[in-house]
Order: sequence, then structure tokens, then C-alpha cells
Amino acid sequence: MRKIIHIDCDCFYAAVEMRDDPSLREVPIAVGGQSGRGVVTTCNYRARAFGVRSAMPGGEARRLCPELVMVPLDMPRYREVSRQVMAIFRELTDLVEPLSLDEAFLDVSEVETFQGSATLMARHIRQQVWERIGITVSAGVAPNKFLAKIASDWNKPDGLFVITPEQVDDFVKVLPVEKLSGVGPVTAGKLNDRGLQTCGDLREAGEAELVRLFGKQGLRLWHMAHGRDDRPVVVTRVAKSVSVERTFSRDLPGKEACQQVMTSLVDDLHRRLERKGSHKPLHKLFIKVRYSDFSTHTLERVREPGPDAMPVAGEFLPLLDELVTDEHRPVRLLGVGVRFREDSAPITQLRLFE
Ligand code: TTP
Ligand code: MG
Repeated sequence: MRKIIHIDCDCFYAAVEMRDDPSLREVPIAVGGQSGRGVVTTCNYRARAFGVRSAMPGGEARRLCPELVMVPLDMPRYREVSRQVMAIFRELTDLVEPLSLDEAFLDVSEVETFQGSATLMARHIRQQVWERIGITVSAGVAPNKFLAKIASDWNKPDGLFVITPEQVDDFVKVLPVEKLSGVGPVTAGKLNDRGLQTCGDLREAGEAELVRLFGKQGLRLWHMAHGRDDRPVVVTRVAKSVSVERTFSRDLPGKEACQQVMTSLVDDLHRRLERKGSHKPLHKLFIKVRYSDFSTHTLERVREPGPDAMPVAGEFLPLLDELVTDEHRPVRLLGVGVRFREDSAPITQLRLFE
């Protein structure tokens, strides 16, 4: 059974604008659409109360809400905030699949922090994004992607909704077909015309009937109507490096203590590499030391070709030896990491994707 979190920022572009200009916080705002033929890309929840929506012509939005404040788009700023938000997700797991600037799926099935509780992880992420970035996000937790996405929308804005494996069946049975991914107004209309309103109705209609009506999509509907969705979380970003670091509750007294910690630190690195499922060839090893006065030093070396795919503690010790020149200087933090050999094919794909 997988644990999937879907996160979607609340009125994303508008939230960034409100964060950066307090005068916009208490008024209805729409982003984009200020020029004659421009459309609203998004609007805050105050504006939504007037019926303003994404993709609405600016003129119509102003008619619905005369005091609407129109804010021009600032894509570079939204991209930067998006990057920061995604970075918070990646502190939890590398299995992050961004769907757009403001939403992503996370597969946290293997994450052991937070006692393995995806609910606690989602709560943590929501809090971190609010405290560190200053916008709210809504999160959904479920055993698969399609349910997690429905869940994140359930208590929007600033909400969290969890569908546990035990709840899936009851939840799906009464779920309106419009909520299913891929079911737009046309498909929904066709289903409703046949008296099919909920996933429970789809189940009763039967697999053969759904396939007869909708072909391959019918089969997908049939599976979703049972709460099933096997699509994996696909990681499109190519990691250039992986590292782990540890801050000690009490400073290590010096180099020798660092050497002793190395084995368990490299074990952590192995786990992280395995979790990424990355078997790309390693190019470099690096090491990081932060002393008690917070000065931070790093050293990196090309890795000598050897028999092991995974780096071993013995390979990091010479770097430690070289980096730590004062044997008895207290160490606050120690980190180890690897850099992958540049691999041109996936990077090209990433550019296309972007
Ligand atoms: P959404 O997540 O669809 O919308 P939202 O974040 O503004 O509002 P919420 O999630 O709270 O319902 O889209 C994310 C951003 O993408 C949105 O802030 C603006 C942009 N966008 C467009 O440019 N065109 C569109 O048609 C939509 C829907 C969104
Ligand atoms: Mg959003």
C-alpha cells in the first residue's frame, strides 16, 4: 500500500502578490487581465466570493466585482517561490513529481521520519511552507494519486484531508463522477445522461458497459470507481548530487570523533541513494564540516574508479583528513555526499519538459 501526498498552493500567484504587498491582503484581487483583452489567470478567495474565476476576461471580472484590484503578472517571482516550495517538499523525499508551478505529488511510502505517518508529514510541510515562505498550501493524503489530488481540493484553502486505505471504499462510493481525473463536462454529461452520477453508479453499470461506452477511458473509470490507481509518482528532475549531514546535539571534540561517526553517516548516505533508486555512475565525493563557530568548509574530489557502486566510509576518510587541519577543533556538523556524472540524455528531456 503506497502513501501519496498531493500538495497544491492556494490561489498561488495571488498569494505571492498578497504576501509581498500587505495592502492587497484585505481586498479582492485578480492577477493578470488588466489590459483590454487580458484574462484573469487567478484571483484570491475574496474575489472568488464575487464569482471571479481563472480564465475569465478582465472586463467580466470587474463587472462582477467593481472594487477588484488588478495586479500584473510577475512570472519570474512565481517561479522563484515555486522553486522554494518544491525544495521544502524535497527535504522530505526525492520522489517529488511537480505537475505545475504550484502543485506536486510526493510518494512518501518509504519515508521513515514522522513515524512514517503521511498525515504528520503533510502537516509538517504545510507548516513549513507557511512559516518559511509565507503562503498557504492545501494537502491531500491517500493511497494513490487520483485520490490524493481529490483530497487536496477537499478542504481548500489552507486545508488538509486524509483518505486512509480503510476509508477509500466509502469515500469513493458516493464520489460524484465529475471529481474523477479526466472526466470533464463532456464525459460527465454523457455519464449523467445514463443516470450515472457517482462512482457507486459506475460500479453498478459494470466494467463491460463502461468499456463499451468509453473504450480505454472506460476501463480507467472502472478502476477509479473502485479507488484504484496504479500510476507511479514520476520524478522528472535530474538530481546532480545526493548528500546527508548531521548536526550533533553536542559538538564532536575533534577529528578522531569525526572519523568514528563516518561509518554511520555513510550508511545514511547509502539509504538515501537507495531511496532515490539512482544507479547513475558517481563522479565525485564531497565532505562538509561546520565548526562550533559556524564556519563551514567543504572539500570535493573526483572518485577513484573502484569495485564498489556505493561509496564506502574509507573513501571519505582521506577527504576528512585533508579538510580538518586542526585535530582538536570542535565540530558541530558533518556531511558527506556524492555528485553524479553528467548524463546528457535525461537533462535534454528535462529541458523539453520545462
Ligand atoms: P491552480 O492551482 O489551478 O489555481 P490557484 O492556485 O490560483 O488556486 P487554488 O489552487 O487555490 O484553487 O493554478 C495555479 C496557478 O496557475 C494559478 O495561481 C495561476 C496559474 N493559472 C493560469 O495561469 N491559468 C489558469 O487557467 C489557471 C487555472 C491557473
Ligand atoms: Mg493552486
